[in-house]
Amino acid sequence: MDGRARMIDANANRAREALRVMEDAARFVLDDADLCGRLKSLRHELRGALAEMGGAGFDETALLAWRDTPADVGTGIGAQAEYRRAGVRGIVAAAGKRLGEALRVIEECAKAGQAHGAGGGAARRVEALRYAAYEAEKRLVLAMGTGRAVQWRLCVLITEALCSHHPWEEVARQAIEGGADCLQLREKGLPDAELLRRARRLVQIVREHGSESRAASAPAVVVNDRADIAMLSGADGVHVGQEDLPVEQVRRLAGLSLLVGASTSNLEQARRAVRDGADYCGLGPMFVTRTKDKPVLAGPQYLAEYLRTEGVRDTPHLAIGGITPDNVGELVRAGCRGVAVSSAVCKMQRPAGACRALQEEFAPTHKWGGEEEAGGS
Ligand code: TZP
Ligand code: MG
Repeated sequence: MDGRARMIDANANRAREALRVMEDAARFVLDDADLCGRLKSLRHELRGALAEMGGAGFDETALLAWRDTPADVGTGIGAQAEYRRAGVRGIVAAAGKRLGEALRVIEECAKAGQAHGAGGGAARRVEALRYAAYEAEKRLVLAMGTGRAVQWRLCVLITEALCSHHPWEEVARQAIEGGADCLQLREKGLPDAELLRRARRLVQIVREHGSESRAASAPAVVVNDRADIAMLSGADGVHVGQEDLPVEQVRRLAGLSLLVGASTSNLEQARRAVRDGADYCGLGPMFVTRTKDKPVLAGPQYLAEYLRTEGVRDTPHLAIGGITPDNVGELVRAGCRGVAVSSAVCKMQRPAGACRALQEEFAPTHKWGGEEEAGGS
């Protein structure tokens, strides 16, 4: 009896603590009221299940009375991994696992309690709680994305057909030189084998030139639409639209190996993308663009809405669609922290200068100096 009571007491504490960590992450990191509410109700349900176990002699006071922390032989045993967590993501992942383990121990102890006439209901109750906890863990951990997301300032979409003055490789090099934080390969019509070759080439260009450029670190490489090509080419991420593989499915394929970006045109799409674990949201189209077929204009008002909406506003964003050095200021004044452009760089005579011109609106002073881009698209 005493051993079982101590097991229940210790694991009830573990489960409560884990749930509290998860609840606070949902609340303070994700701003996710719904998930936060669910976790809170799991905590209450745990209290209810434990109360039911009181009938088998394990009421709260009895459990406390059995507690003997100074004599606990386990307090001195610790693994190094317990003292390291990979950011908030690691904290939450560890809490999720701890919760499942703790509930399983309580459940087993509740089963053992059945012989004393009560506890069968409690065991089933804890089992149901454990299943609910698995779902909550999944939602919470997926919603954290890779944990590697950074707010890029400038992403350049590379499309060969739009490169008017230079081969696409040269545009890519100049984009790196101009300080782009991310290059996205956006080719809609290439055969798969050629797309893969091109993605590998872009990854190679970034590796070679990124280290030589004046940017602090090499830009990320993202492949548009295709998680498979992104994974096989060694790219950092994939960018999916509303008609592509859903973010949740991409995570099944890629796990944490890829950053995932998602195009969104309204808050509902953005909320879903963030809930499913997108590392960043594309917001657009901001302005009229000829690069994309018949886009429904979301406009700067969508950017403003995104930036004031709890639950999405802290997820990195890239405004996109018809953005040029002439109109980027309007977005920056609305709070924009990053843009993605295609023709405003690909079509220019001096893509590096175009990149600098786009970024100048973000910072009042010249970051790199150098020549200015002359002329429009
Ligand atoms: N999504 C919304 S607009 C767009 C995409 C991929 C194209 C952006 O191209 P441009 O030339 O910068 O307007
Ligand atoms: Mg797409």
